[in-house]
Order: sequence, then C-alpha cells, then structure tokens
Amino acid sequence: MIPNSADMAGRLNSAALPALAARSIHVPGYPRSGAPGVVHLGLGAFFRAHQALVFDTLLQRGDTRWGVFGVAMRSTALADSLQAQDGLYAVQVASSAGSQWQVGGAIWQTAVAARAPAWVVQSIAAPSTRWLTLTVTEKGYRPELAQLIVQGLSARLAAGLPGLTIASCDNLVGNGRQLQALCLAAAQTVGPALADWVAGNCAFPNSMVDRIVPAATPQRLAAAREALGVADEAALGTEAFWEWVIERRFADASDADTLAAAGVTVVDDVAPFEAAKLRLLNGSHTAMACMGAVAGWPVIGECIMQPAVRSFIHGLMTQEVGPQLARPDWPAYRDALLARFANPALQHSVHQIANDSSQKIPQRWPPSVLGALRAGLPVDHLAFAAAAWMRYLRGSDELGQSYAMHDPMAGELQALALAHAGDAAASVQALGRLPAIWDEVLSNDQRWLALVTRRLDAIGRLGVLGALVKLQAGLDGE
Ligand code: CS2
Repeated sequence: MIPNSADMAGRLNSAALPALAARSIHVPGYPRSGAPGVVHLGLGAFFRAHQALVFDTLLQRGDTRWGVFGVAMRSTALADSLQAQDGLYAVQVASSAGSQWQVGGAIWQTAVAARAPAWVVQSIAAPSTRWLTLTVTEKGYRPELAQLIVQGLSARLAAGLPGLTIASCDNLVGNGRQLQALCLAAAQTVGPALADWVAGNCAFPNSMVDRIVPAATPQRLAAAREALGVADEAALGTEAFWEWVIERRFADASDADTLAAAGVTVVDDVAPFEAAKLRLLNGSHTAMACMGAVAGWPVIGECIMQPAVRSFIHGLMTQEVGPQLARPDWPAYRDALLARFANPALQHSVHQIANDSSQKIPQRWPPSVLGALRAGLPVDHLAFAAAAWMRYLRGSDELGQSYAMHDPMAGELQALALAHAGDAAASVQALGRLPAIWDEVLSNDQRWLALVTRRLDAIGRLGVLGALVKLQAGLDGE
C-alpha cells in the first residue's frame, strides 16, 4: 500500500507508526508494499481481529506471503476508512490481566466487491495469490458469491497458475465443504473443464474460528484516539482468547506447518471443534441475545451477570449440549466460555448477536435438540431458548420499547409473532415449524413443540427472568 503522507496528521497511517511504537504499542515491523498472497472477502470486525492478526504474526516472522487484499462485499465506508489509514487499524485486546493496544498491518490493499468486482476477480487471479479466505456471514453463501470466486479461478486456469486454498471462516457446519459445493456448481455452469480444475487444484478446508469481536462503538473509537494519539475509524476491541482450527487440506501442503507455527491448530477432522463452538458458544450467545433483548439487558456481560442467566447457560451447556460433544475438553471450553461471556471490556450488544437469527439458529440449536432427544437427554433449556426467540420476534421488550430486527426474514417472522402474540400454542405452531429454520423432524416433534409452548407461555405470564427462575425451580425438582 502506498503510504498516505504525514499531512494526514491526526489519523492513523504509516507515518504515525514510529510515534505509536514510542508509546509501546505493538506495530507492524515489516514492509507492507509487496503483492498480497491472500485475498479476503468480508472485511468485518471479526476478520480484522482474528485471521488478519494471525497473518500479521506470520508477516512479523518475515514470511512475506501473507499480506492481504481485503475486500468489503458492500460497505464502502469501511474500505475507504482503511484505505485512508494505509490499511492499518488498532485492536484493544482485553482480559482480566488488563488491556493492550496493537496495530494490525496485514491488510495491504482494500476494495469493495459491489463497486469494483473486476478488481476483485483480478486479485484472485493474481500470480502472488495463494489463499482466499472468507467471512461473509451465514447469509453470504449464495450463488453470486461463488460466481465471483469462480471468475477469478477461471482466469487462473487460463493463465496456467496454480490453484488456491479457499478457506471459509464463517459459523457454518462443514463450512469448507459448503463453499466447495457452491463453487463447483458455479464452475460447472462455465464448463466441466473448469469444474474439474477447481476440484483437482483448489483445497477447501473446513475451519472453526473463534474470538469474540463486537462491532466497534463510539466509546471504543474514543478510547483508540486516547491510546494512540491519532484517530482510527477502524479500531476494534476483542478478548485475549482466540482459536483457529483448520482441516489439513491445503493447495500447498507446507502451509500446515507455517500456520501451526503461528498458533493455528491443524487437524484431520474439524467437526468436533466446530460442533463444540457452534453449539456451546454460538448457541449460548443466541439464547442470551434473545433473552437480553426482551428483558432489557443490552450486552452479553450484563446477561451473564444475572445469576439466573448464568445458571441457565451453565445448565444448557452441561446437561443438554456438552454430553453430546466429541471435543474431549468441552468442560474446560465451557468454563472458559462462562468467563469470556463475563469479560466487562467486550460490551457485546445482544441486538448485534440477535440479528440474522433465522440464519444462525439452524447451526446453533436444532442439532443439539435432535441429538439430546435421541440420547434421552433433557431439552428444557433449549426449549426455553426457542421460546425466547419467538418472544424476541415481536420487536419490543418487556418495558414496551421497540427495537429494530435485522434479518432477511424479519418482516415475515415479526408478522407471525405479532399475529399470535397472545397465544403461545399458536405462536409455536407458526414459528416452530418453519422448515428453513427448524429441522423437518423437529418441526413435527409434538413433545418438543409442547415444551416450547410451555416456556413461551411462562415468558408471557412471568417475563423472561420470572420464567427462568421457574424453569430452574422445576429442574431442581419442585
Ligand atoms: C456471535 C459470533 O454474532 C454472533 O452471532 O455469536 O459472532 C461470536 O461472537 C463468534 O462466533 C465468536 O467466535
């Protein structure tokens, strides 16, 4: 990236780095002007505080292949902010031991797919590109995404270039295989030769990524200005914990050792890690998000501070989800999660997590419900979570304050929730049997639907907190 000149005084950019280093802030100590080896689609907070910092570590170690061409799918504001900052942004990493700022330097170029699709295709087809990574959210896995990728791959084939490692880093089950299926279908529409080349030359590892990275708030940007002495429009906060577990399936097999040296876990089968993460972390998140939105607890830290919520989440993980998991250290992962949820520095908005619930729930709850029913485990907490989501869909909290819901199905879901608001059984019939969200089997499981109805009825009569207390009393044998 060509450095912005120092006349951008007051803004984070390359010229500001020496002053930041003098403040003992960790800054990139490597040249940032070469040809990027990674194209990343989805420039959101998560990527910048997770994979981009792994690539930063590799660059810091002198491996110049991990500079990133960062593509925002639609948001021009973020890409333009990063461009004005030479791709630099600060991350505040906070744990119980305190917090520290570091500046990430792996993003060397930025573009917006909606504004300059040809440039994105060109970057995928660039000779220096070895990896394509994605964080485009659950709803991003659509044929248009695959068409964009496949245009780049087609140009690689035409130019006689090698294939890529194409790593989905979204919270989906078998994310690599899902992306591979989409790309192969798109390649097939171009022709069988391209589909064969993609199948034979590109690797689509499954991967599980984990780090809690809330969307930035004005407070975080103000804290960044204070700590850095310059403004940073792309600053973020996160926790110290991070985990990236990736399947050993690379276009260049030697990448396994390279990534492992930077703290990435390379395994033959990601499934046990993925299931533990989606069902324990994300499943608990969505449950707390719905409860918090309805009860008026604005952030996850505040939810988990409520003894009734903490004990609910502990019970959900311990009695219903954990015993189904193959990840052997799940009790330790659970205990770490309870502490991570309580991190006061994160201020993770429940509404941010509740957004797109129709896309998130299928990975987070139904597999656990079905597994528990099969194994004879209880599903009372999961039923409560489902009921809390149905109450959330009405669009206003228990104090009567309305809130916005961002979800591709928001209109349809809110209309159903409001139409049956006074009748728990009718609500569950309308919202608990939607095939796009709930598994077919679950949609017809009368025992499950009856449990959800009971919980929704209790939430309606007693409020979220009252119903939680009652649930716990019931489970305690009263
Ligand atoms: C969250 C995730 O917004 C959400 O849906 O559950 O972004 C979560 O914070 C990450 O997956 C943590 O790794």
